[in-house]
Amino acid sequence: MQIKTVQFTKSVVDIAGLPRDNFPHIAIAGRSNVGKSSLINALLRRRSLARTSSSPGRTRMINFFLVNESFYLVDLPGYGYASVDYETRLSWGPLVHDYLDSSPSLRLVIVLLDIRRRLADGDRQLLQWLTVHRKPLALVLTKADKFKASRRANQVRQWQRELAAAGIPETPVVFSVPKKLGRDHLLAVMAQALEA
Ligand SMILES: Nc1nc2c(ncn2[C@@H]2O[C@H](COP(=O)(O)OP(=O)(O)O)[C@@H](O)[C@H]2O)c(=O)[nH]1
Ligand SMILES: [Mg+2]
Repeated sequence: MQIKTVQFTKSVVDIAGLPRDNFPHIAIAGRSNVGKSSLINALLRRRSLARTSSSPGRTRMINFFLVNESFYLVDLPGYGYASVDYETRLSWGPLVHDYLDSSPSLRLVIVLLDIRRRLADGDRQLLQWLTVHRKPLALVLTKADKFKASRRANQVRQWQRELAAAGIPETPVVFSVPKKLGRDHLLAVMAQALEA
């Protein structure tokens, strides 16, 4: 897939604000700080289209980017950020859930996992919910440059074992923004989901 045009369309705080046209959606989900905004910028080759920020307060909305005037790339709010207050944290889950539950145009949910970490409760809950509701799903291991190649391969195998044990037998795409790893592979996965 070639990225020809990208337009930021809108940010929404509740599902009443979702775009009303019929373009298919590909959503990007994952914990706060896992690298969602960086991955969107790398995929779309736009330096700071999706705001990359260490401040989680700015990322509580769902952001819609219309790509090639043919599908939406959807930047979902992160979950599980320990330093936000409890009420704020609770208020994120329902928006993501309502969106995933109610969007008939959803073609793929790309779940990001930090290659250095293990499966967190929020990841597990999201992946199980997606599996039970038969939502098409792709996995990405982010920040792969944090390991040298040999160590990286071990880490990928460990993730596959952990995911298989959790009932998610998907092979993750290994991604790194600075090393430019995974972009073509992930774009191909997206193109396939849009054709299906
Ligand atoms: N080394 C490295 N750092 C990354 C990568 N992707 C994201 N980051 C960093 O991780 C932090 C969080 O990234 P961000 O995209 O804002 O995460 P988000 O909260 O999921 O949107 C930022 O400091 C990014 O620069 C990557 O591939 N490699
Ligand atoms: Mg972000």
